[in-house]
Amino acid sequence: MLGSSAIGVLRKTGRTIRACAAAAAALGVVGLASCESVPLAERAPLAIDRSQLVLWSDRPANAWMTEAFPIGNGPMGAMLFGGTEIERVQFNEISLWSGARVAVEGLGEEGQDLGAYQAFGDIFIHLGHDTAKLSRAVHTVTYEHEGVRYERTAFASHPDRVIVIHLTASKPGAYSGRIQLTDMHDAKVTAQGETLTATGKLANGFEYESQLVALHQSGSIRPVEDGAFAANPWKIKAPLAGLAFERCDSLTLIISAGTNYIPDHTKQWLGDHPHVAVTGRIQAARARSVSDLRSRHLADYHGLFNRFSLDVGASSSQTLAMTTEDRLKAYLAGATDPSLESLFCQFGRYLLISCSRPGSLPANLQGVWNDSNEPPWAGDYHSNINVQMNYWPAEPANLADCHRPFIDYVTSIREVSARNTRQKYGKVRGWTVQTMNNACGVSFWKWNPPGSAWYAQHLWEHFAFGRDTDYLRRTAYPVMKEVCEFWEDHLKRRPDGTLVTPDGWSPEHGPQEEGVTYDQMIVHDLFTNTIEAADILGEDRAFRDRIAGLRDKLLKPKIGRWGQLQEWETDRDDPNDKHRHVSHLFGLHPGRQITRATTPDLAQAARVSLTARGDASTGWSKAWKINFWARLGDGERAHSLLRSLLNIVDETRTIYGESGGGVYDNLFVSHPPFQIDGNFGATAGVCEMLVQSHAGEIQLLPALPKAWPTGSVRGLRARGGFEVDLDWKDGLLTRAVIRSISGRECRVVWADRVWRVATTPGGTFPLTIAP
Ligand code: FUC
Repeated sequence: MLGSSAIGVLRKTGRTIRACAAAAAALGVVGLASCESVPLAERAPLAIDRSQLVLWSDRPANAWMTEAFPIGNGPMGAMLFGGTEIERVQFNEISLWSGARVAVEGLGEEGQDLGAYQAFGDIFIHLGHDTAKLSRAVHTVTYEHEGVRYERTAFASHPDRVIVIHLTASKPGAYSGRIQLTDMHDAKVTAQGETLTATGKLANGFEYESQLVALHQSGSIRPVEDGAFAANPWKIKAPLAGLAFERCDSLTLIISAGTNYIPDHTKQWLGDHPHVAVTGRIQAARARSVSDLRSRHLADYHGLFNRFSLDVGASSSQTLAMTTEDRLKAYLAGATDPSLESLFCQFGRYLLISCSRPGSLPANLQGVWNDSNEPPWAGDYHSNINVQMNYWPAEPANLADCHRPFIDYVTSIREVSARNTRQKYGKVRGWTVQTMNNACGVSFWKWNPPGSAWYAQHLWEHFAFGRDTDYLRRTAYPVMKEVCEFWEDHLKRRPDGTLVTPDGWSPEHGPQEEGVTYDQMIVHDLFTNTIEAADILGEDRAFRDRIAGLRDKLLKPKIGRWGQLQEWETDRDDPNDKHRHVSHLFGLHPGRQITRATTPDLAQAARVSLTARGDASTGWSKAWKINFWARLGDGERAHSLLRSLLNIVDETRTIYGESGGGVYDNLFVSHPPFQIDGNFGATAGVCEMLVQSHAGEIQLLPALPKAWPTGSVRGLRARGGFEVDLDWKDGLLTRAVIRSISGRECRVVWADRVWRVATTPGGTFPLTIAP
């Protein structure tokens, strides 16, 4: 079992405190408060309990994309390198966007200035410790240098909205060096007292600021402006201003950053200068002790992370003794490593908690992490699969709160998108989007007519899992309804009454024409969800019936000449087509138009299409295929796709096609390059293998692979307002508990067993498994 019980063993047996620190820092399983009180010198040498949820390495990172480790608190993210000569901490804030804030009327598909998600800056801590003996777990770095043991921990706190880096050593006065704060847009950096500040303004009017305060025990810190320590291995220009520290026992760096972005188009997305807010956060955080900051962070983090645990089998002690990189290499060579698979699933949850919290923008193509002002595909909100895939795990993996930034983003762009949509499609109600989108709803490149309907699916799913009728009425339904209105106005009626989506495009290949399966299926899904929503709310009868009438007339999915599910109305699918997008299977996943029980022929056709498409592709494409095979009930294929995604790669150039997407040493999914949707899609895929709830019932272990004969899951959410705990042994269910949030009745299915469970809100309902 993952989670607190395993860590509890670690504590009881007195294995190293630092092991506890590393594990907790990695994926936050246990509080660190107790670790704080133990003097460093009394601690045992680093011996990470590697059965825990830890990413670790025995050398510093050289490369940002493939080797550095991420932390984040929602709006802010950072990548930690773990250097001893120089520590580099590259940081971001999710609202720093270049490009237009307001679309210019009359421009074509590629006319707008989309801009790009920007890198914020770096912190360099020059330490001058030249050592190779290092252990680096996410957040924790330990090493020895000239007989002194050094330790560095870092965390990004959501409650305090700061990043904290804490450096301690086994000998007093061991820290002397230099701290630099750099800015990726040449802002002026100033040093005053113990504080570094970078304040700047982008050409589009976005103002931003980052601040770093360095607190110290003993020794001294003073501002300097001398250009010393100008060099670093990444050739990043360091400002003249810095903080010089000498003979300190310990250091605590507190970092905060922000912009004047606000999610309000009526104010052109511009709010107050961030100086006051950033200063306030720094001041509030510096008034607390590190252990207080850390326990507040962990209480918040555990509140989310510990809602879900997963055990799909233990890995061998030899495997567990390896660094993450070596483990991945052994796995690629064929080793079995079930705890690496559960770690990968949980890592997706860790990333979502770290980059998507209520109150800030949603996760973009790289979550929040980005070291470039020209990231691949602008680090945008890509509407034809990618931003949606980011949010697939949010509901089932029990992180519904982390879904909120996406829902709020969709809400924030409605009006500007409606204006843009009318320019394109004339007098229509509702709205939709193009493929590439920035933080301000400025859209770019190909129109993606069903994009808004796919977004609306997320607003519905948040309700379907949580059953908050008030949210459905106020937030989700108005969006679903106006997107339906777009299709009411935009669908084309053929002489025989069939309704087709005009001028569509199956992303990102084939002709532009009407009746494309991708469009038809997403509109079908939108109408289905909206009809259910109206029924639940008991409102809007006439509208609901009209939409139901339209849905009945939609062009239906077709089976083609080689038994495949047709991607287009014309039977032109090429059995040798290996394209990464598998958009015509939307109805299988994430939609529910195709299920094994209700549409077995279409499910079989989907299987034929999927088999022809093959497995080798980009990272996110493999992740989607895990979900498809899980929905088809094929645990072996789902697991082999998971294995093929967990394939260690080092390619960082952009490659499409059969490039062999995989993971880097740091478990970031590689498209290539790094693109975070694959991480999130894989987490969702593992959930789909264990529990499905899209077809009006809760299916237990619908796609359990032989590789996971014995295991357990806790806190997996199901539609209808339920949480599911399962244990299985030798492939057979041994324990199942339904926890009811909604108090509704549910039908539960495992193999040929069926249970009808009448529940009460807050109640726990164990199923009787014995026949
Ligand atoms: C879509 C995909 C690409 C890439 C990009 C961000 O356009 O076709 O593979 O993932 O989004």
